[in-house]
Amino acid sequence: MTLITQLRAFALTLCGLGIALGSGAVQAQQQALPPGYKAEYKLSTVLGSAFPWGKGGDIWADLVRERTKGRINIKMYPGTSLVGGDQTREFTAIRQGVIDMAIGSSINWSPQVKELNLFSLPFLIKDFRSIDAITGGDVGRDIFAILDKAGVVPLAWGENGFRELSNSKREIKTPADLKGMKIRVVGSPLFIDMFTALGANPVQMSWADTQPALSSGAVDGQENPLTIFTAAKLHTVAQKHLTMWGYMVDPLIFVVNKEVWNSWTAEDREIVRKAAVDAGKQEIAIARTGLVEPGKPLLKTIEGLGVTVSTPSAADREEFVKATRAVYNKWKAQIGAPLVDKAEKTLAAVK
Ligand code: X2X
Repeated sequence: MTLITQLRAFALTLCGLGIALGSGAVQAQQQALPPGYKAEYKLSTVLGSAFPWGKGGDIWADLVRERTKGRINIKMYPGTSLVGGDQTREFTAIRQGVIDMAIGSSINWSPQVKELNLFSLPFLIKDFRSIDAITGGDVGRDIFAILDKAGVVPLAWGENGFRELSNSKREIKTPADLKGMKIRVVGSPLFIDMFTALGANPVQMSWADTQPALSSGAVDGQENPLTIFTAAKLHTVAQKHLTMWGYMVDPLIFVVNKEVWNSWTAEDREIVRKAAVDAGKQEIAIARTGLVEPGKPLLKTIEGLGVTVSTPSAADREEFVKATRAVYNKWKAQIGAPLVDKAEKTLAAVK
């Protein structure tokens, strides 16, 4: 072999080695996930990125991806699509591992976790300071302990928002105005009780079915936070009247399936928990935008869409409270009086 041939062979060997090393590095990168980690974690939400709820999901996923350097890769599935859009089946699916993680509404999970009905008690939690005192205090910790026992890992609070009443028919100021009106409600028995007590005709359906039902006139009205009213453009499906009655607020809860949680390193669990807390705070701020600034600019925006916005007087609001008192008492017993007593005490201390 001449020197040149020898050198060429040597160079080729080096080159081959380089290629081998190169592809090895790519493989190593693809296999960099710690043992037991999945390539993708499925995050369930009802609403997507156009809504504060879905924005919260995006924020959580981004923070986790960044802070774990891609070890934990979350993909959001809005529309509760992992359970065929059936919101009330979401909690069971998380527990069973069909869903890895979720940001869910207290209402949608209340059929499985009865204590979550606390947030739906009519006219219990009346403003943002009150909901913050509940979620940020003893009651919030109790609820997390209950969720943990129910088989999921709760990490942080978010917010869907105060659910205000809209309809296509007339201005609603007192329960008498609601009489006989067909109102879409979520899949929770408490809502059927509440709207029946108010003289309305409640119809249970998922969020996915709601807009078509409003559009066709199959139902006259619905109740949801105002950020949903605007992002879903409910004024275009005949919702011309809005009543700011502040009768309940549904918080969102960030959770992870237990098996998934246990498959992560302690370091990664802490990252996911902290990211949920950070995302929850940001999501709550987004959900309250336009409602906490002086003059509540979101109401002006909605009026600008041709919607009548009415706020019942204190006396009229009291009519709603009275009409739903029996429902409150019935559900207080179902939730467990000690927990509701604790919440009532907490709220009485809120200035
Ligand atoms: O279905 C609703 O009304 C919604 C989107 O607010 C919930 O998931 C509770």
